[in-house]
This record gives sequence, structure tokens and C-alpha cells, in this order.
Amino acid sequence: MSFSVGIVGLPNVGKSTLFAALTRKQVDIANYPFCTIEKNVGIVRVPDERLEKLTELFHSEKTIPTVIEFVDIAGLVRGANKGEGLGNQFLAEIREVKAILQVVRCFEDSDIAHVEETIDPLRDIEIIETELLLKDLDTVKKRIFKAEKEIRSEDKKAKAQYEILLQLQSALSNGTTAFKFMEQNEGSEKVILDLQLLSSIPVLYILNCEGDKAPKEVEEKIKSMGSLFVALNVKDEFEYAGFTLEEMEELGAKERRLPLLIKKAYEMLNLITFLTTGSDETRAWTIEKGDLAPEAAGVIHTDFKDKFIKAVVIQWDELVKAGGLAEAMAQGLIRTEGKDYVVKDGDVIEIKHG
Ligand SMILES: Nc1nc2c(ncn2[C@@H]2O[C@H](COP(=O)(O)OP(=O)(O)OP(=O)(O)O)[C@@H](O)[C@H]2O)c(=O)[nH]1
Ligand SMILES: [Mg+2]
Repeated sequence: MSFSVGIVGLPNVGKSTLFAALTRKQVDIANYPFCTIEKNVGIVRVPDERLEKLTELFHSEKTIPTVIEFVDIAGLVRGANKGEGLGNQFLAEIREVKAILQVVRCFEDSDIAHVEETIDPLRDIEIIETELLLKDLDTVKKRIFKAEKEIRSEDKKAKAQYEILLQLQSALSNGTTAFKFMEQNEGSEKVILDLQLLSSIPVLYILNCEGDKAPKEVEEKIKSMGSLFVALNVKDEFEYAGFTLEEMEELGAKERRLPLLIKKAYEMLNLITFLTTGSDETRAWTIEKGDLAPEAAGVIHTDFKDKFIKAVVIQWDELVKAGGLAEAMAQGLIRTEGKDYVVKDGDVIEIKHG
């Protein structure tokens, strides 16, 4: 399973710098628009204190975190939906990701060129959103054209879908994202997710600002949109990415915010973590929220899903508090769950299989 998060935004706002800070990969970073043309792809560990605690308790030889993939995409400009800038090529790259980090320039620096000349985060957010919406409108119009033919066959289902498409079209025209539309219109997901719309992808705004402090009105605006943000300084994150917490303390630097960003991105993907532990290894595994025990078993090994018998389960903090499996067992904290069990974030699981 690979879950991909795309880094999106206007040119020259710090996307590749953020990517490099996250992945510690060397990529092209330069003070001119469209420095990035080919996308950069990198894997990032999801920080998880539970792994360390369990590793310590079981003296595990290996500790294996779960990962997500980040993709640094070329900058987008006004008119991208019509092919301006690098236009359509990178829009296709956005379509492949499961969540978007939108880097928004809030920092002032007259040495760093801005494609729109001035620093105006709210305008920049709107430019990006508009481009995604316009591209989606194109997609929806084409789909409506096709649906008009289908409804002539008097198919009830086709008619219902057609109605949803019309409502969606008018919502997009009024500046409502497909993501919002799905939230507001229960049952519309089936029709809309099929269309793979750009604005149906959840967005986390990365406010790239001095001293991790974003302008109040920008924060307020994003909150009023019902969206999430992290305020940080991309350049500082990049510069301190290689330092340990102790080294940063010595340098008098503040704790960085990348771990928070990675965790939020992970949550946005609708993912949760379950754990396996023992003297060989302590490991984090990724499943989707709502997955049942056999699905979790299948992530460990495809065979385990079909041959699933039961899962032995305990929440990680109960296990740590008890001080070991035998102790937890003696206290009656360990449960046996069947194939209908919905796995919870932080479950430590042992799969019994045939
Ligand atoms: N002052 C300041 N400069 C920054 C900050 N973040 C990035 N920069 C600079 O801005 C320039 C562009 O950074 P990139 O990371 O290449 O920007 P990008 O968004 O990937 O740009 P494109 O690939 O052209 O779309 C570089 O010179 C960075 O050093 C910041 O937080 N403060
Ligand atoms: Mg770049």
C-alpha cells in the first residue's frame, strides 16, 4: 500500500524546500519560478512515540515505522487549467495523490520573486482553488454530456446520478469544492469519487511564514473554510532538518514543526496505525479507518487475510502500563477478537491464522 501526499502551490513559494526538509533528499531549490519541472518523489517515516516505548519494553532488535510518500509537484499559475505555465501535465500529477499540502507564501523577502508581484496569501489560496475548480468543471461538464445520453434510456439510477452531477456543477461554479459538496450531500460520494476530481482531494494548508506565525486573517479565513493548516517556516525546517532535539536546544532553536505536519497529513489520509511487537521487532502498520481485523492481517501477509482465525488485541498504553504481555494477561487486559472486529488506532495485535 502506498499513500501519496502532493505538495502544491504557486511557483517559488518553498515547495521543494519543504520536500527536501521532509525527505532529506537533494532536489533543485532555486530563486526562480518553475525551478521544479519533473516531480520529486520521496518516502517519509511517520513519527510515532508508541514505537519507541514498545521497542524499549520488549527489547526489540528492530523498529520499523510506517511511511507515507510525498510528491513535490511543479508550481501552478493562473490559467493552468487552460494550459498556462506547466498547466495540464502537473494537474494530472495532482490527480494521483490522496491528499494535498498547499504551500502558501506568507513570508516577506524582496529577494525572492513572487509570480504575482505582491505578498497576498488569501489571493494565492484563491488562485490555486480556482484553477482546481475550473479543471473540475471541465470534467463534470463532459460527464454531464455523457449522462444526458444515458438518461434517455429511462434508467432510474442514471437519472439520480444526473441530478447529482447538475448540483455539483452549480456548486463548483459557485466556488464550492467537490470535497465540501460531498460533506454536504450525503450519498453523493459514489458518483463523485468516480470522477477523480482535483477539488475532492483534502487540503492541508502550509503557511510558510516568519517565526511560525501566520497573519491572523489568513488563519481565520482557513478556519472559516473548515480546513486545516500548519504555520511554519519552510526554510528553518530545511535548515534544522538534520539536527537532533538536543542539538537544536544547544543552538537555541525552537522545536520544529515537521513532525506535526507529517502526523496531520497521515490523519488526513484517513489512516490509522496498529502495531506488532516482540523481541525481533516492533513495527507500525497502516490501515484505513474502519478496516476489520482480517484486513489488518492481510497487510502483514496476504495469506493471513484468508486464513484469519482470530486477533489477540490490547491497546498499546495498557500494555506498556502493565509492563509486559504476561502481566497484561494476568490482569485480564488482553482480548480475543473475531473477524468483525474494527481495528483501533494504537492496537497491539497478534494474528492467529490457520
Ligand atoms: N526568505 C525565505 N525564503 C524561502 C523560504 N522558503 C523558501 N525560500 C526560498 O524561495 C526560493 C524558492 O524555493 P523553492 O523551494 O525552490 O520553491 P518552489 O515552490 O519549489 O518553486 P518552483 O519549483 O519553482 O515552483 C528559494 O530561493 C528558497 O530558498 C522562506 O521560508 N523564507
Ligand atoms: Mg520546486
